[in-house]
Amino acid sequence: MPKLTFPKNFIWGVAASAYQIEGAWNEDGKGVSIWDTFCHTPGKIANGETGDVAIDHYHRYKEDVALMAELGIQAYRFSVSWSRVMPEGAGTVNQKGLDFYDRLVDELLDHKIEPFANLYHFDLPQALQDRGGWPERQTAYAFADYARVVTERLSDRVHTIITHNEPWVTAAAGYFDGSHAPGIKDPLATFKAMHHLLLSHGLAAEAIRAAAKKTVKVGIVLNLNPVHPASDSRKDREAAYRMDTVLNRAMLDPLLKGTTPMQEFAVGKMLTASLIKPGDLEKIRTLDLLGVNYYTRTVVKNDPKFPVVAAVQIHPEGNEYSGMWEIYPEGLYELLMRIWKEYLTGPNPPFPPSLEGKGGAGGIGPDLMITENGVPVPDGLDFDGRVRDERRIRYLKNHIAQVQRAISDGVPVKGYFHWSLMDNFEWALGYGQRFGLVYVDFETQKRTIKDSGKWFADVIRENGFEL
Ligand code: GCO
Repeated sequence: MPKLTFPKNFIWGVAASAYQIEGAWNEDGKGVSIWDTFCHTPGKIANGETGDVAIDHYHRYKEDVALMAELGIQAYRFSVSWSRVMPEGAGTVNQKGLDFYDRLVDELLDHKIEPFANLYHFDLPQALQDRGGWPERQTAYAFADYARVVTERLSDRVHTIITHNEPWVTAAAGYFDGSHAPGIKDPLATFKAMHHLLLSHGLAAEAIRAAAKKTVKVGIVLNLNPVHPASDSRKDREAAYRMDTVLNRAMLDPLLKGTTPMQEFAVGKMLTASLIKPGDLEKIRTLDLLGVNYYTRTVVKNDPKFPVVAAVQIHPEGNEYSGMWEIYPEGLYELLMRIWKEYLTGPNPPFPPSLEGKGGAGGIGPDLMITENGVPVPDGLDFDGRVRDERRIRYLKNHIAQVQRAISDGVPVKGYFHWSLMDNFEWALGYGQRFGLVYVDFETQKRTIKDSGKWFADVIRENGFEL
């Protein structure tokens, strides 16, 4: 059996997000976020479930960090809850909220686990939503101020600060199809949100670098899917192009090329002049770390009925699926090669160096990492208390092998973070989808390491695995 190995300093991590694991939704002065509001609105979440308690990580973080240490995890990407730190989104800072992340960071460092702090993972303070949320430019400035506050507290110990997790999902699920908080369905608002999320990245990057006590890498995490046409017909190929533009290029072009493909859409064209102010695109193009979240590909066919993209997703017959998506490991290789060739090398103008040498990229473009990859498996405890999640192990082998293939072909991928450490609250799907390497009994909060967790621990120890 061939053995796959990884570069010497390759980082093996896990990821999670505040609302999905913390619970303690109204403790120690935390304000209300749009996810609190959304979950407390009947009919929004499967089975009426909420993240009020989630997996109680707020109180059990020591046990959870110990679990990471037991698995040999080298880095942990967590998100900071904005409304815990600034209950109204702006103005007053809640020291008790910051104290929690302080304790978490110390606990991680005590266990030699590198903290990657993520400032935003879908949970806008409700007070800012009440003033319009991401479609309002003001929200981007509020975000930069929040970034400053967190940086002042954590940057003596945290060396990577990620502004946004999946800003595309924040905009599309929050303001286009309404499946996520705040549950709005408005294409114009979606385009506005997308631009302000990107702008907020640029403003926050500036604020972080100005406030950082030591060198901090500023990152962003994007959900990216290769888009394939359902057939070879010209119409389907054009549909795939449009979907790729909205799904991938809408984020990659501004962040890495300093351009926007927005005018390619009627609603974007209508907006661009008033929305994108002079200087915005220069501000957005600043990055020391590009994180890629990969789960699946998107196959589309032409469909004029569908707003904006005139394309609809289809699910090809005969392929393998999970509880949420098609399983398509080759897509990860395809994606990494594309980012490398189209965005990080090639004819692009040189990447602007980070301010005053703070930040890692120094003009040669950002580091590249897989910041999420994983699969929901309907697993449970067997008679002997073990969780035999063979399917997840297979998924991981096949996907991590594609990362290795990209590395062999010259793409300098620096790390792989599995989603997620533990089973948790899967947004609108509630507790119905389990993504963890660690099984959580949602009644008792008991944690049990799954077979996949043991497998991943071996991979980390060996810095590779047998296919
Ligand atoms: C993200 C993701 C996670 C999900 C995971 C599985 O934005 O990072 O949405 O929060 O839980 O992708 O769907």
